[in-house]
Amino acid sequence: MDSAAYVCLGSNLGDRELNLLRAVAEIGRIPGSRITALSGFYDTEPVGPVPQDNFLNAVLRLETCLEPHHLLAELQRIETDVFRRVRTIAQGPRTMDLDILFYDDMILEDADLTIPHPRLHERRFVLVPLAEIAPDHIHPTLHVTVAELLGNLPPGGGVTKV
Ligand code: PH2
Ligand code: MG
Ligand code: MG
Repeated sequence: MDSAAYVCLGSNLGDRELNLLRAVAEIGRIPGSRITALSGFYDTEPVGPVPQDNFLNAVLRLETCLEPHHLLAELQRIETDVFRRVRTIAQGPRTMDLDILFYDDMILEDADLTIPHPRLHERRFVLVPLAEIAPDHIHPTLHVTVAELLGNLPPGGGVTKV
């Protein structure tokens, strides 16, 4: 049986909307996989230590027969080959960032891949689009739903649907 993976897309370099649309199309071509839900696109203030331009973020659900590391390799291939992403500053500006948020209810802590994504529960730019398509998904280590995680965030803005 296929698994359900949730992937966050983010771009803050170049034509952000075109980049997200291109990424959705490329992800849809990953072998053994199909997109079964896509959130709206959100203009989001940058989070983290690096001052940079606003991001455009979205989340999609991918039904896939690929194991998590194989899926990660496909996503990194899209970042590198399609978007010519160059890894310079950590958490800095990028044409495309594709992060696995959940993979079924799997818990994984490998050197190159942590599932669930270690910071998803504190990031409004992830939780708002994720709650649009998976409000009832239960976080496998925090044991609360995505909607509850979003409701528990300190009040703040910086995430606007476009
Ligand atoms: N990604 C980061 C760092 N900060 N901020 C927003 N709003 N959206 C992102 O996708 C994002 C970020 C590093 O992956
Ligand atoms: Mg990221
Ligand atoms: Mg990433």
